[in-house]
Amino acid sequence: MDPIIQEIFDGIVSGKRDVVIERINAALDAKLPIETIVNEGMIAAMGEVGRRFESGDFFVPEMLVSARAMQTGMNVLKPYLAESDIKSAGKVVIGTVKGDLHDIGKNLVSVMLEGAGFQMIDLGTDVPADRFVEAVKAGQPDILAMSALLTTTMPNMKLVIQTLEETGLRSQVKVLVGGAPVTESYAMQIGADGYSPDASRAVSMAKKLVA
Ligand code: B1M
Repeated sequence: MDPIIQEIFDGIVSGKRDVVIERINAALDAKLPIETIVNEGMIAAMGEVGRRFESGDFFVPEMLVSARAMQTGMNVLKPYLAESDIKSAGKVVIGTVKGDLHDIGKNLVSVMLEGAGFQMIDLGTDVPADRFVEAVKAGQPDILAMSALLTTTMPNMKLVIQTLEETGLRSQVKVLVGGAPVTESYAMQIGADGYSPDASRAVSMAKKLVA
């Protein structure tokens, strides 16, 4: 691994925001590919944080400082992830489902979709079904995108789809789901239109859904 990528990885794991900003800028200056910075430096670091949490070496406060360092790094990269001169590819309402506060993956998906020309309406985290439905009614998006990181909150995606059906809005919007515990078969089982395991494939799936 390139030493700069290793330093970004270590900076995120140890939650050192200044190091993360400085090393990401160094990686950009060194013309390292953005995908390498994001995938090998940043997302891989959050995987390590998860492993340390599972093994009892990290607790919630450590996860939180790592998450903040990750968000800080993503803010540095945001302008580089966004391609310029792209016409609106469609409108997307995005959020993390009720009971779930994880937003790093959702934010990454949002930034990548924005970069691909989608107009984003981000409802944040812990979003109840009726708020998703209100946003569909008010915003008339092409896609409703939901993220869940906990096995206990995944069923809330199904609840949102059921609520869309009950309010007669289901046929107006495509539903895209994702998040670490979500699988393609789960997505199909709950009646979603699309699933993606990661942010870059979320872009290709979103384009497919609006085509
Ligand atoms: Co949480 N947490 N956490 N946590 N946390 C996990 C998810 C966990 C797997 C850790 C573990 O045990 N190994 C575990 C879940 C276990 C389970 O459900 N089976 C867990 C737990 C248990 C908890 C708490 C319950 C801990 C506690 O309090 N005892 C608690 C729950 C709080 C709540 O939500 N109600 C909790 C809290 C937190 C923090 C607040 C401390 C923090 C979140 C901060 C934040 O997001 N602002 C946190 C973190 C950081 C993690 C880990 C370490 C990292 C998550 C992350 O950001 N990954 C995580 C362990 C892990 O994932 N290895 C863990 C990086 C991110 C880029 O990946 O989000 O998967 P991810 O997104 C990917 C794809 O999934 C996909 O694209 C992204 C980019 O490629 N994707 C989509 C995501 N959304 C998508 C939507 C799409 C398409 C693709 O379409 C719409």
